[in-house]
Amino acid sequence: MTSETYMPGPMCLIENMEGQLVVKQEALQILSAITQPMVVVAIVGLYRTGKSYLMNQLAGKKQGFSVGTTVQSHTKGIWMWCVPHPEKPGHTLVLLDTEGLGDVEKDDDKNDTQIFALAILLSSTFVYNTMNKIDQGAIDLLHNVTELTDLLRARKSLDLGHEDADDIVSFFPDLVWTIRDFYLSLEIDGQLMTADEYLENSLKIKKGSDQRTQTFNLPRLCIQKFFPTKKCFVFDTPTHQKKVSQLETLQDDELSLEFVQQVAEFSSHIFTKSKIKILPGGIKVNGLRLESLVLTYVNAINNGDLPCMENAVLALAQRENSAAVEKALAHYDQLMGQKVQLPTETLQELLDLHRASEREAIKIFTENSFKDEDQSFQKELKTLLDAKQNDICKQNEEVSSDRCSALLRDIFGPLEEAVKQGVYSKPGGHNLYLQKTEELKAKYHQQPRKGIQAEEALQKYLKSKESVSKAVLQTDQALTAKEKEMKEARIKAEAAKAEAERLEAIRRQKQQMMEERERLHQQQIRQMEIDKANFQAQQQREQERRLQEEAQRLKLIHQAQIARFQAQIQQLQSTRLSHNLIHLIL
Ligand SMILES: Nc1nc2c(ncn2[C@@H]2O[C@H](COP(=O)(O)OP(=O)(O)O)[C@@H](O)[C@H]2O)c(=O)[nH]1
Ligand SMILES: [Mg+2]
Repeated sequence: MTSETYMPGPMCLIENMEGQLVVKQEALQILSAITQPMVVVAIVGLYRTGKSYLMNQLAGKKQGFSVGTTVQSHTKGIWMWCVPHPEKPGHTLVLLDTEGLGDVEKDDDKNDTQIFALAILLSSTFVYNTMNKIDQGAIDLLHNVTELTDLLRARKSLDLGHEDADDIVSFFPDLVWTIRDFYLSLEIDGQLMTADEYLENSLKIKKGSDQRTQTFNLPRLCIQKFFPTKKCFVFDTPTHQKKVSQLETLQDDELSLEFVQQVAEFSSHIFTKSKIKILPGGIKVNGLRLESLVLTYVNAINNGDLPCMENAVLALAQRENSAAVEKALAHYDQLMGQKVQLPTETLQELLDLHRASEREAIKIFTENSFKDEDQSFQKELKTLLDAKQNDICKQNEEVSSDRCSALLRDIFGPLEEAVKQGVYSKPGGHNLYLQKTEELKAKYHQQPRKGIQAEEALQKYLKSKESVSKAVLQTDQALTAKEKEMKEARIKAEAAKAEAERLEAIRRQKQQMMEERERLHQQQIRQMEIDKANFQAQQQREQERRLQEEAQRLKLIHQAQIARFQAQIQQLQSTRLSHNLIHLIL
C-alpha cells in the first residue's frame, strides 16, 4: 500500500486546544503504518502568509492544506500530509503545516513557541515563511527559537555522554527561509546578490559589544548557531492583488511567471536537497518513529517540560527496543513452534533447538533494536528467553510424563487386571509376575517418543506397584509353603506306608519263616514221630523179632533144654532137683 492510498488529504496531527496540545489518534494510526524513511518538511510563519498554498505545491496538488479562512484555520496546531516522495522512490514526504501562529485572536504566544519548537524538532527541513523581506520582526519571531537553547541546556544537564550541543545541532533541520511578495531588489551597495546572500547578510553579526549591538546580534547568533545549513527563496507576488485571495483556483498562466518559476525552484530544492529525518545514533525516522517523537514531545510540553531530543530518542529507543524484544520473542516462539515436537527424546535435543532459536531471536533483536547501549534490552530479552526455555523444558517434562503415564496404563493395565483376577495368586506366581513385568518393560522401552521422563515415569510406576509385587510374592510364598507342607506330609505318609509295608513284609516273611519252621518242625516232629513210631515199631518188631528170636531161641533153647531136660528128666526122671530146675526156668 502506498502512502497516498491511505492519505488522500491532510489531517490534523497535533491540535492546539486552549493551551493544551492534543495528539490526534487517527493521524498517528496512519503514521505508524508507514515503514518508509521519511523526509519531513515543516513550515512555520505568521498566519495568512501563503504557507498552506506553498505546501500544496510540494504535495503537487492544487488543493489539500486549506488556503485562506477555512476549517483548518480554525483548528490550530500542526497538520500533516504524507505523500510518496516525488523524487526518491521508497521514501515518504511528510508535509507539516502549522496553523495559528501569530494569530491576532490568540493571546497565548507560548503556544506559538511550542508549535514552533515542535515543527523544528519533528522536521528535517524547516521552512520559515515570512512576507516581503527579512526584517527585525521576522528575525525576532525566529528568535523565539532561542527558547530552544533552553531545550538544549535542559538536555545538557542530563547525562549527555560523549555528545555535545554541536552534535545535537547537527540533528536540527535545515533552514529554508521563504520570503513571499518579496519586493526588494536583490542587491546590496549596487551589487547583485543571491537570495542566500541576502539571508546571510540579514543575519550578519555587527561588531561591537554595546547593549544595542548585543540585542541586535543575539537572535542572529542564535539562528546562525542552530541552523548552520540555510537556504533562502524569494517569491514575487503571485498575481494581481485582486486575484491573490483565489490563488488556488487559478491556472498557472494566470500567475506571475516568476512566481511559478520560484515555486518550482523551491520545490525542486526541497525534493532534491531535503534529507531524511535523522536522529542521534543515525536513526532514520519512519512512521512509527515519527509517531513516537510526536508523543514524547507533546507529552513533555503538556507536562510543562521542554521537549528534549535526547529524551525523545531515549523514549524511541525504549519503544523500539521493547518492540524488538517482542519481535524477537515472537520469532523465537514461531521457530520453536515449527521445530519442536514435544516431548523430545532428550533434554539436549530440546536445548539445542532452544539455542538455535535463541540465536535467531537475538539476531532479530539486533536488527530491530538501536541504542541499546547498556544492553539492558538484550539482557531483558535473554531473561525472557531463559524463562521461555524453562517453560518449554517444564512443558517437555509434563508432555513426556503424560505420554509415559498413558503408555504405562496401556501396557501394564492388562497385568494389573490379571493380578486382580488372581492369575498370579498361585505358587510360582510371583516369578511369572516378574517375568511378565520384564516383558512389559521391554515393550515399554520399545515405544518411541516417550521423552525425557521415560525412565523416571517407569521407575515411579514400578515403585507404586511394589506393594502389588509384594502381595503376589506373599501369596506365592504362602501357597508354596502349604504345598511344600502337603508334599512333605505326603512324602512322610508314603514313607510311613512304605515302612509299614516293609515291616509287614518282614513280619510276613518272619511269620512265613516261623510257619515254615513250624511246619518243618511239625514235619520233623511228624517225621520223628513216624521215625519214632517206625523206630519203635521196628524196635518193637526188633524186640518182637528179638523176643521171637529169643523166644525162638529160648524156645529152641527151651526146647533143647526141654529136650535135654526131657532127656535129663528122662535121665533124671526121678530126681526132684531136675524137676525144680525145670520149674525155675518156667
Ligand atoms: N500575497 C500573497 N498571497 C498569497 C500567497 N500565497 C498564497 N496567498 C494567499 O494568501 C491567503 C492565505 O494563504 P494560506 O496559504 O492559507 O496562508 P497560511 O495561513 O499561511 O497558510 C490565501 O488567500 C492565498 O491565496 C503569496 O505568495 N502572496
Ligand atoms: Mg495555512
